Formats: sequence, C-alpha cells, structure tokens
Amino acid sequence: MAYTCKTLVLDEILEKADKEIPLSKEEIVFLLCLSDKKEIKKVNETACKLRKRYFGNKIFFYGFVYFSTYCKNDCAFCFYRKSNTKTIRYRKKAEEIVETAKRLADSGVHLLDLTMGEDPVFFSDDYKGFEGLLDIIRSVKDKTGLPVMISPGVVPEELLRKFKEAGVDWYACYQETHNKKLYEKMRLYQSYELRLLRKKTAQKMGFLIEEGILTGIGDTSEDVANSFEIMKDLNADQVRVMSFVPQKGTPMDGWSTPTRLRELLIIAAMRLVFPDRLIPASLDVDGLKGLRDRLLAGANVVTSIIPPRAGFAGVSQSSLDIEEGNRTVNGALPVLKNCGLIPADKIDYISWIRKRQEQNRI
Ligand code: SAM
Ligand code: MD0
Ligand code: SF4
Repeated sequence: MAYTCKTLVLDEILEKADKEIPLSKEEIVFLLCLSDKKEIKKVNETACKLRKRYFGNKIFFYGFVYFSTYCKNDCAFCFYRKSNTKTIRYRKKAEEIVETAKRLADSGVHLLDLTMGEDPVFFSDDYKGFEGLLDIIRSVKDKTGLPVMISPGVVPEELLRKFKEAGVDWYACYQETHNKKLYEKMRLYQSYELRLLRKKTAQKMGFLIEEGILTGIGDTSEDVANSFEIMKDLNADQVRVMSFVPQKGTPMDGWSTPTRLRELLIIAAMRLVFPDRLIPASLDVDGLKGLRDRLLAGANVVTSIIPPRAGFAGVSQSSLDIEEGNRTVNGALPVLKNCGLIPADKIDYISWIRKRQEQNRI
C-alpha cells in the first residue's frame, strides 16, 4: 500500500506517542511530511518529553576512532570506497589507536567506537589481521575502562565471538536502508540478508546492537517508516539516521544533500517510536553547528567526537571541525547547556548498558 501525506490529527498522534501506544506506518509518514514550524515544534517537544522520561536531562558522548580507512567494498555513497582515488587512506598503528582512545577517555566520553573500512589486510588470509585488533581492544579496555563499540563491517561469527571475549559491548553495522532495491544500489555487491543476520547473531551472543539509515539516498517516507518497523523487530538498542553528504570521487558526488529538516523529523519520529533507546546526534554531518537542532529533536548521544592533532578522520565529513577542536566534549558542552541538558556520568552509561544487556537476556 502506498501512503500519502494525509491529513491526520497531529495532536492525536502526539498523545498516542506520549502514552507510548505504537504509531502506525501511516502516522509516521504523516509526521515525516510536516512542514509547519509550529507543528514541528510540537513534535520536538513530545520527543524531548519522552527522552526526559527515560534519560532525564543527561546526554552521552561517544569517541570515534576510525583506525583504518582501507576498504574492499565499493558503497556508492562512501568517500572510502575502494575505487575512490581521491580519498584519504591510512591504517593506524596499535600505539596510536590506544593513545587516541586514552585521550578521548580523559576528555570525558562514555564509549569508544572503534571503526574500520573492510580493510583487505584484516579480511584476507582467513581474517588473521584481526588478531592484532583483538590485542588493541584488550589494551583499550585496560587503559580506559570504557565500554567499546566495534564497527568492522560484516565479519564472520567466530570473529564476533572473539570480539565478545575481548570485552566488546556493542556491534554497529548499518543497513542504510531496508528497501532492498535501494540497498543494492548503495551497498554494491553486498548481501542485504547477511548484513541483517550478523546483527541478529551478535545480539544472540550478548552484544548490544546499533542499526542505522541514511536519508537523501532516494529513500521515501514509506521506506523510513518500514525501517522503523524492522528496527523494532530487530530490537536494536541504538538507532540512528544520518543525512547523506555527497563525496568527491564517488558516483554520488553530483547528488545534493537533503534538507536538514528531513533528518531532524526522522530523529524526532524515532524518539516517539523508540522512547527508551539511544539515538545519536552525529557531529559527522554538520559538525558542532548542527548539534543543537539534533538534541532539540530528541537525540541523546553525541557521536563522532574526534580529538584534534591525532590524524584521525570522520566519515561523511572527513575533516570538518576536527582540527578546530570543535568535535570534542568541551566543544559540545555549551550547546548542551543552552538546551538545558548536561553530560551523563560514566556510571549512568554503564548502568544503562548493563540494564539493557540484562533485558535482552530475558
Ligand atoms: N565499514 C563499516 C561499515 O560500512 O559498516 C564501518 C564504517 S562506518 C565508517 C560507515 C557509516 O558511515 C555508514 O554505515 C554510513 O551510515 C555512514 N556514511 C558513510 N558515507 C556517508 C556519507 N557520504 N554521508 C553520510 N553518511 C555516510
Ligand atoms: C558517527 N562517524 O557516529 C561516526 C560513524 C560508526 N559506528 C559511526 C558513522 O557519526
Ligand atoms: Fe567500506 Fe563501510 Fe565505506 Fe562501505 S561504508 S565503502 S563498507 S567503509
């Protein structure tokens, strides 16, 4: 069935969301079609009310450590796709990774997200390259005491088990879209089913999982509402949306980035549908200047914190705000304050993830 932007009654939808009654696909599509400022404000207010119910006024911070930008894949949207000759390639040494993780921990982040392209050096020779990474993870955990998320792409089950044994808490692997036709055009030559299955396998092993979508890649509001449904079935612990940012040297370079209203409405609708989950406000799309709007739409995790002068890149904005020191906890604090929010304590984050792990076991 095709949904259109029908006239439903906004107040009724928001009342339902406030009572945590599941919204229909049609209602989600309706929310995503809003354009009136007063109406959007109402949606944001309900989203923030729900965030407050579960998280008070506390916000979490994730340090981002993109330690290898080599990749064997050719995702159409990505700056680091293997055939892009205009990209920035590096593979960081163990000491640099651990040092950067320590700096991030000292700066007050709650979690470290260790991210890589599907680097052929790691993936070849029966995944032997990952042995060194397991040591790195152990030393990051040992030196920082922080929870760790791993974003390694699609990896075999046995390797996931080793990550778990090394103390990793989260597995992040975004589908980008749950419209299979669109997926095939974005994640070229990569199995949709396998990518989804890995998240389910990781969850069974006791990982918390993050699922995410990109908007502005040809997705419709119906696609987004469908994604919400799949994220719900998946019982993802963290759900995200990011606006597509065109990248030099890629087939999608000539595309435009969607209006930010789209991402902000998706964040707010996500909060209405997933009131108790973690929802990122990524600095990777618009840098620090985009943080306020994302927090006011109901996000509760500032992601893509990257320390200056360390030589690590971002993803959709490979360098924006990094050397200026704006992608830091200190850089974000005034924005939080201005929104009436405060950084959470370390213990708040640990308690949240332990509680979630417990709930997922039952
Ligand atoms: N290689 C692993 C993978 O793809 O799962 C981990 C890499 S993580 C750096 C890649 C994520 O960044 C993608 O899943 C996508 O959501 C986001 N991303 C990549 N290119 C982007 C772009 N041009 N605009 C917005 N987000 C982008
Ligand atoms: C972010 N640059 O949070 C990071 C990245 C990967 N797990 C996360 C997309 O924006
Ligand atoms: Fe590689 Fe990930 Fe970029 Fe795809 S999104 S090209 S898998 S780094």
